[in-house]
Amino acid sequence: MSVLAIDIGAGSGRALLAELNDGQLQMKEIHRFSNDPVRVNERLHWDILRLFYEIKQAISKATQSGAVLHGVAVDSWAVDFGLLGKDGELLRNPYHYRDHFNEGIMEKIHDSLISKEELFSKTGIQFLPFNTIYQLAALKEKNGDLLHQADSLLMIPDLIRYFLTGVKKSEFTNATTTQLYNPIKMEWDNEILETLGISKDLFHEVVVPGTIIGPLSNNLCEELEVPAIPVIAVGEHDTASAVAGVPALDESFAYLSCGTWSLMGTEVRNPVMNKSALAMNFTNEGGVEQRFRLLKNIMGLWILEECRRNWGEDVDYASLLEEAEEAPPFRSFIDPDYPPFLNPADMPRQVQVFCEQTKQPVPETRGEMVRCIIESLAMKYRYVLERTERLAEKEFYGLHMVGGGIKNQLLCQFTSNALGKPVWAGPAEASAIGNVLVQLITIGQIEGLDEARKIALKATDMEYYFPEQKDEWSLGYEQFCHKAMKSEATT
Ligand code: LRH
Repeated sequence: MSVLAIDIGAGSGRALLAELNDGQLQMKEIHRFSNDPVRVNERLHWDILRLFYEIKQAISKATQSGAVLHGVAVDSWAVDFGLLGKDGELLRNPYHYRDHFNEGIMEKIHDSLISKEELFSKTGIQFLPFNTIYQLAALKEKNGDLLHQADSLLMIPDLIRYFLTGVKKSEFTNATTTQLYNPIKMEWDNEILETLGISKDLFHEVVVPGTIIGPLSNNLCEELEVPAIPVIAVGEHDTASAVAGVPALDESFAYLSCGTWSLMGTEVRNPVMNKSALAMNFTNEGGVEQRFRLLKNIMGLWILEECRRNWGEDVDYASLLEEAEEAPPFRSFIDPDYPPFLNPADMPRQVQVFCEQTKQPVPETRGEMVRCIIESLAMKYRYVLERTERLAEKEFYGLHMVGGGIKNQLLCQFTSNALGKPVWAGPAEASAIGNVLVQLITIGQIEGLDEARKIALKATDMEYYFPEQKDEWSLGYEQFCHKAMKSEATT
C-alpha cells in the first residue's frame, strides 16, 4: 500500500513515494520541482497554478511507476491563503508572507482593535507580523472589495486539496497558525473575526490530521488517467509534519526544525497560554493527534541563504562554511530575530548595520559574515531552548534537529557547543516523512504517532554531535546576550 507525500518548501517541492514493508519505511523521491514566488510590480505572489501542475506531474509519475496509491497529501508553510469567489474560482494569486503588504498592520491592530493579551488568551499564537490575521487586516484596509467578493478562505494546502478534490475543508494544524482559531474551544474564534470585521462565512469546517477528504475529482482522474486516489489531510503545516517526523522515543523531547526557518520547541498535550509564554512570544500551534507544538520561530538559515543569493548563486555552501571555519570566533553577534532581517533588500549590509548599531566589529569578509550568522543562530537556539525548558518545566537532555538545515554540519556542531548538550541530527526530509507517516496511520498501516516515530527512527541515518569547547562557548553566550539581545526590538 503506497502513499504519495508532497512537501512544498521555500525553494523547492518534492514528492516522496512511500510504503511500509515489515515495519520498514521505504521511500523514494519521484519528483522534485522549484518553487519560485513571482514578483509582479510591488507584490510577491505564490505561483500556485505552476505548483498544481507539478503536483499533477508527481501523481502521474507515481502511478506510472506501477504504485497503487492509497493516499496523497500535501504540506507547505503556514499563514498564507487563497480566496475563492462564489463560483469557486481563485480570486487572485495568493500573496507570499514575506511581501511588504502587511507592514505596520500588527501594531495598528493592537493599538486600536484588540490587545495582544486578549488575542493570545484566545489563540495562544505568537505575534509574527505576517500571520494570516494581519494579512487579512491589511487586505481589508487596502483592498476591501476583494475581501467582499470572497466566498471562501483556504490555506495553501487546503486550496491545493480543493483543486484535487473539489472539497473545501480547513486542516487543524494550519488553521491554528492563522491566529484566528481558538484551541480551547477548538473552533474558529468568531469574536476575533467580528472585532476585525471579517466575515466568519469565509471559513470552513476544520478537520484533524488523518482525515480522508475524498477521492481525486473525476476530471483529474480522466486527465491524468489515474484511479480515484484518496486525498488525505495530514499535518498540512510543514512544521507540524516535521515534528510528527521527529524520530524521538521519549514522550517529551526538544526539537529544532531547521530550514529556511528554525522552529524550536517541544510537544505538549495542552496549549501553554500563560503570561510567561506571552512575554517570551512563544506559540502553541496545533499538532498531529491534537497535540500542540509549544515553540518559537527563529529567523533561521534564511539570513545565510539571502547573503548567498546576494553574493551570487555560484558561491557554493561548502566553501562558505570553510571560510567561516577559518574566521575568528565570537567576534560579533546578531539577533537573528531582529525584525529588519525578515526581508531586507541587502542582507549582508543588514548584518553589518546590526553590528554597527550595537558597536561590535563589523564583519567584512564572507567568512566573517557567515561565522557571525552561524554562531549567532547557535546562540539563539540556546536562548530559546532555555526558555522552552522554563515553559515546559522540564530539562531536556539533548536536542533533535531535523530538516534540510542539518546538512550544515558546522551549524549542528555549533548548536551542540552552544547548548552544551548532544544534538541528534536527522532526518533531513522530516516534513515529507511526517506527511507519509500520518497517511500510513490514516490508512491503518501504523497504530499512531508514537509508533510512527519509532518507524521514523529505524529509517533515519542519524548523525550525532557532542559539545566541544564548553567553557569558550559559555563565555561566548554571555557576550551574545550582552551584545545582540539588548535591543528593544529583540524577542
Ligand atoms: C516553516 C513555516 C513556519 C511558519 C513560516 C511561515 O516553513 O511554516 O512554521 O511560521 O513557515
